[in-house]
Amino acid sequence: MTETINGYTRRWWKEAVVYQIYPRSFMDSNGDGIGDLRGIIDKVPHIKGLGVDVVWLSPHFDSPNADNGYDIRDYRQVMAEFGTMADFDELLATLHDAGIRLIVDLVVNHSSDEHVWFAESRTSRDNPYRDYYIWRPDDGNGPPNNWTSIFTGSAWQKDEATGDYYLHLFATKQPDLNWDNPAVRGEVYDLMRFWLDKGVDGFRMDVIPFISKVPGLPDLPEDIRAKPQFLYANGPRVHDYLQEMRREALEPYDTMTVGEAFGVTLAQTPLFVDDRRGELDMIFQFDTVEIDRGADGKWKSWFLPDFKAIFARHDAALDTHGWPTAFFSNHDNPRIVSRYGDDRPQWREKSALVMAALLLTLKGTPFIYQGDEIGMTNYPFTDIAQFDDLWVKGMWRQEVDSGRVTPEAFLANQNKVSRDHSRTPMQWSSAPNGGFTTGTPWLAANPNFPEINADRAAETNEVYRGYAELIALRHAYPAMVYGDYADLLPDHPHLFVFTRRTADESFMIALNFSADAQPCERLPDTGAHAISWSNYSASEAPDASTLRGWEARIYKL
Ligand code: TEU
Ligand code: CA
Repeated sequence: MTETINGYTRRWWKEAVVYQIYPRSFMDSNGDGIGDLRGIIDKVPHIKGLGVDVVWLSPHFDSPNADNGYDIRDYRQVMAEFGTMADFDELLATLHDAGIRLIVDLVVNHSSDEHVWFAESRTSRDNPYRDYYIWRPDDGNGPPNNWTSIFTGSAWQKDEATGDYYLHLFATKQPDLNWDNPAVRGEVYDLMRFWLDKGVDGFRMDVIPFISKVPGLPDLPEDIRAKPQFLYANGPRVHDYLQEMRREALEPYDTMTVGEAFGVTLAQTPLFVDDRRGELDMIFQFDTVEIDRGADGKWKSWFLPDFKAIFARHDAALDTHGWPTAFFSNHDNPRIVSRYGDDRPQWREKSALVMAALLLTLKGTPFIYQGDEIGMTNYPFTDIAQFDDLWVKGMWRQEVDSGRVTPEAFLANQNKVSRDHSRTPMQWSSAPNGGFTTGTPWLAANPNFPEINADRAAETNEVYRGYAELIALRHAYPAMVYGDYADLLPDHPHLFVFTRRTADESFMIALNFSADAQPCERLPDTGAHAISWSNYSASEAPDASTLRGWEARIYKL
């Protein structure tokens, strides 16, 4: 194995493809309507069949589920609804036997308010756990500053026992931990070692740039009140803490780490991922998933040249010491096909594969979210009662109950942006509830499960097979991983055509982001250059100068 390719040091996590599981919605094995670890074990063949290398498991820890597990009550226990520690150990062993690594979610900017640390902390000002969280006295003038929770409302909650306020940048049931307290950092490194000693292969780190707070907690300036993450992130000690974390917890193990970089600008990215700094391996940047959001956070239409510009910008922001990620969805975002593709029946499979071809040929470790590999779409919400997400409910109170937004306008926006689109149950078959559960699912299945499900994907639907083929192609050619990226048509409104090249290999990826045929002068002569992959069948002869509706082609030059 050569040490470097195209200037990059080879690492397994740069060459890996990751599959994200949201356990609550993946597979229910016991009919209680909630996905569980045994359900995942039963579906390992589905994951293995894709050819992915790593599974990222969203939180599986003991939690009262104010935010579906992103509020942890005990970092060393498995959520009872998901199973037991024995189930976890079996899942880990089953994945490892299948040649798949497992990373787990590290949610340590905040804990649950039901964590024993917080239960102690709130009891009195001199409790030994008081400084595990961020408390400020009530001076009689309301909350200590104007900070707002990401989930709406003040970021401060006045607490009965002492009359002081505690800080929660997310829900009131998610108090922020005080990372400036070395005891808190020691606890975190300890719990990380607990899971690493079990054999997990790394962590996805929830809102990790928020762990160091800006000194003095100054008010949010007017111009970023709609995007407070740019004040909450990047406190002065965040890099010290991440370097310490690597030394204290990660160094002895062969891990991969990916930080959710909410509030991190492109210019700040190298500070987190430059491999000479000893912090994180990778981060998730939010530009792609914010392409359709206005300054007020609401949905807006988007244009392909702006979307393409993101990848060129990202490529320029990192040198060979930093490694990017690629992702278009996760448990916080709507479905890929409905958002970037075309979810009308005649185009949804083709457009799902245009997005898959992009995801799996970009420079950067690709993350696939469960259900995208079978082309799942957004849920047709018609009523606030159909949602589960605490964020949607908080917004409804803030916007609709106050009379500022009509219910119709609210629902129209949520049908574009809601986090619940991606949290509906995985669609396995045409059985009731898409085969996810024999009971009543915690969140209703998308009514289109008879047409879109994994069984059909295995027989007729091309999406799952296409993902598997694209992953195999990425694994076969180093240029797909390490090759230089160049956009050939940055201004074209419908076509995305780019190359990936090393000294030895070159590929051209040609994607049509529209339902109409698009002439394209840049396509190579197929006599000389093979089409390595396409989302149109070989019998439908390709035109050398035109891409058909939602066509994707990969040429080996
Ligand atoms: O998300 C961070 C976060 O702020 C997102 O909710 C963000 O606002 C949204 O994706 C914008 O599109 C992480 C988790 O991924 C999320 O599920 C949790 O709710 C949140 O942290 C709190 O732990
Ligand atoms: Ca269950």
